Amino acid sequence: MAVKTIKKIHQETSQAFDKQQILNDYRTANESRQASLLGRREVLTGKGKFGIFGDGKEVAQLAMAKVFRNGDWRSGYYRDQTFMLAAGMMSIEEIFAQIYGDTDAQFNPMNAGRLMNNHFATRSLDKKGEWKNLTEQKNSSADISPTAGQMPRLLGLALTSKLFRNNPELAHLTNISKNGDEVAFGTIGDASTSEGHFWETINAAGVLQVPLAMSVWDDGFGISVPNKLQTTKSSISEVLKGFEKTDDKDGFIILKAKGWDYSALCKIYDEGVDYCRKNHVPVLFHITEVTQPQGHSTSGSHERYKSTERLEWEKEYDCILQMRKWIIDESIASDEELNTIEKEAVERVKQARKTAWNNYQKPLNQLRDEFLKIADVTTCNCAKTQKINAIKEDLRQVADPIRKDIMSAAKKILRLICDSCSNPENSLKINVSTWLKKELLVSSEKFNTFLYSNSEESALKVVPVAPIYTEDALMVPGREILRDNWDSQFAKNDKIVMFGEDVGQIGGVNQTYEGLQTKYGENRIFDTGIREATIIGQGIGMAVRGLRPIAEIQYFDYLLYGLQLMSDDLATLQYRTRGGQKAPMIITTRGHRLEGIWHSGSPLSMVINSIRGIYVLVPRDMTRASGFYNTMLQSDEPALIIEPLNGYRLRETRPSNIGEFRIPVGVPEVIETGTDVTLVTYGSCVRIAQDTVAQLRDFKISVELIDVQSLEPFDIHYMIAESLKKTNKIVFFDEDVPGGATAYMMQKVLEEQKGFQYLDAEPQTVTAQAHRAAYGTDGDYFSNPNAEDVFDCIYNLMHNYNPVKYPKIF
Ligand SMILES: Cc1ncc(C[n+]2csc(CCOP(=O)(O)OP(=O)(O)O)c2C)c(N)n1
Ligand SMILES: [Mg+2]
Repeated sequence: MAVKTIKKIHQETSQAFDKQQILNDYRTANESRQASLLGRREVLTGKGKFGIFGDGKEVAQLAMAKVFRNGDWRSGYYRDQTFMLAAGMMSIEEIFAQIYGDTDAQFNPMNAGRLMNNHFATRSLDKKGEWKNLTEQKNSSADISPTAGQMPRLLGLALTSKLFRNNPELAHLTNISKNGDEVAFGTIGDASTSEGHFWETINAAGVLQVPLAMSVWDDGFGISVPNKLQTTKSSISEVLKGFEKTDDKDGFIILKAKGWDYSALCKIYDEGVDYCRKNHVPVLFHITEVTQPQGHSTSGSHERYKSTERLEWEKEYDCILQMRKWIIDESIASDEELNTIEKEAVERVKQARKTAWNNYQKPLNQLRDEFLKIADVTTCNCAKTQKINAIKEDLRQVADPIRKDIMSAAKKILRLICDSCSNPENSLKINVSTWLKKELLVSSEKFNTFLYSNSEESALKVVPVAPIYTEDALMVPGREILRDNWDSQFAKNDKIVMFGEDVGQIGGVNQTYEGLQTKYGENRIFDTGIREATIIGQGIGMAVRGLRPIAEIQYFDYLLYGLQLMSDDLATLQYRTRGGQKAPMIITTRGHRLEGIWHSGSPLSMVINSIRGIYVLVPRDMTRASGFYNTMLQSDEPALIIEPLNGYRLRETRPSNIGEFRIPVGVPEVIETGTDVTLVTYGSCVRIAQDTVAQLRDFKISVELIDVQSLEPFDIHYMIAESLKKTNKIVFFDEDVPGGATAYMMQKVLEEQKGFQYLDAEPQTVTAQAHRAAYGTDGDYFSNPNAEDVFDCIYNLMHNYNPVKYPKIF
């Protein structure tokens, strides 16, 4: 049925490319190939550190580029250089700028030297970090290296179009979509389809029926491992047959063509994408007989694992060679015309290489010259002058200096400059150190910026609004505060879309979204399959296009399924594009303390250490949780917000400004003031700590209890160090493993906030056991820290400090 439908559509839209178009394509293919050949040489001669290229995959990508329109999105991998060139999203100069790692975003706009070459991205944001009109440009979401990691995000890119098509209330957001007409194009290698992410995405796309066009570049290998060890029946299209659309059941359109067959490729892309765009049916293009003339990458050679026959076949079926034959056979152009194009391609690429190299190398040479001039020791005659001159000479001799060479020489020279070199007329030490400080700042700007948003919408710039409590304020279950807060946010902001397991129809496992689907409809709040990786990816893709997705992971313990994408994709997005893209999504989950190994988790160190770039907020109750949602929705940054899952039924005073109050990130709250010990904790542990504080009060120990609230960012005003100045003793308490988030907090307070100088006693941590929590109340009591454990820790600390006043209990 699928193929029949496609044939019918083809008759209506049949395209015939004119000679000029074909020859333009042939030129692009040749330029791309030359860039691969020359690019590899640049790496092998030391001008780049690593190289991976798109040779052998040129012709199919020409066909794909023909049907890629403004507003469309790509989520692909490192082989797509021809597509990027043919679609006009990248220049040949940029290919080389990426190989060199040029940090100038003017020359290397995709990643400004932060990623290996051939990791593509377009810029969605202007210089101020604000959204451009994404329907007026062709878009590529930012590549990552983990194979198939681009798939979950692809789902969200496609689903956004679907929501726009289905929800007329979004029609005014014309910078994001026009009637949902945009197709999300995915690319993946044959071997990477072995990854779970691929299957999860395919299944979800089939269920959701989204405009997703997936291309598999099948070159028979994943580095050295052949198809037969990767894929059942050695054919991805064959095993996917069960997903195929039939007369009465939704599914995928599956189309196949050979990677060297230009006319067949143009035909299937034209028909397939047109059908996908019009009908929102996902399409899979299985592109077979693709080659890899230079092997996988600059590390290693394919002669080691490909047979002689395979290598011979790859030569004969090189897609550009076959395209050439076809042009001649079809009498489209003559041998001479093609020879000319080929020669011009060689020259064009050589020129592009030269330009890119000059762009990259000139400022570095200038920087070296500038430094050598500043470090002028000719006026000095001290014993170390010789050593200084030797370092300078070495630096002068470096053929193509990089910043490391220059900075390293500057630091070594600065150590050697003596006072006699730095007489009043020639303050060499000051000059060199001033220069060094300035250039270290420049380096930091080049390599260490944009982990978080620099825009006016940075979460740190959101103005806080306190919850207001009227005299007649009611005490209500915490879940009602969340529900009403969401209601208010949904009403105010139609970019908000929420999804997860059991989120839609039943309103969440804890009824925190009760009634919202009925009120706002299935396009705003909906159920998903049990598929945490693509729940996260779906959110990333939607946020990259400018929506405000709230992705729910049902329990914190199951975040691990999606953590890889949070870490590799979401957390690195602003950084790896140097502020070119952002994904302001919120991941909401519930954690801390329930039952047994997989429902009790509080593995905060697993999170905070793997997702820097995403805020991590750990509210102690639902008012605080709501306040954090409101803050983050006002900002343009991603956050993980963990609700304390034993707090949904506990009553909280209902603020009168639901939906309006905003809790600042990075600001702890002092819950109890005290003078003897500072107790630092967060989330559900706050209530346990309050119990302990009351117990300790009976023993004349005064505790200052601080709720951190926000682990990332952490106490930006150094409030905890202030408390420590008063108490001189500190205990960090949570339910993570020993050495987990308590160690993180300790490092922040003792090292970053310089709290060590106020300590009169050993700093302490109270944590869970290293194993996960056992079942039942006793299992919990002996696995997780409890009020008695915290009591014992603080009491013993006081005993060691003053044994007479606090005699040993046991
Ligand atoms: C998760 C992950 N595992 C391993 C790698 C190392 N690696 C990079 S590319 C590659 C092979 C991919 O083969 P395929 O998907 O067929 O793409 P091709 O390079 O052949 O186009 C591997 C194993 C990686 N980048 N990510
Ligand atoms: Mg492959």
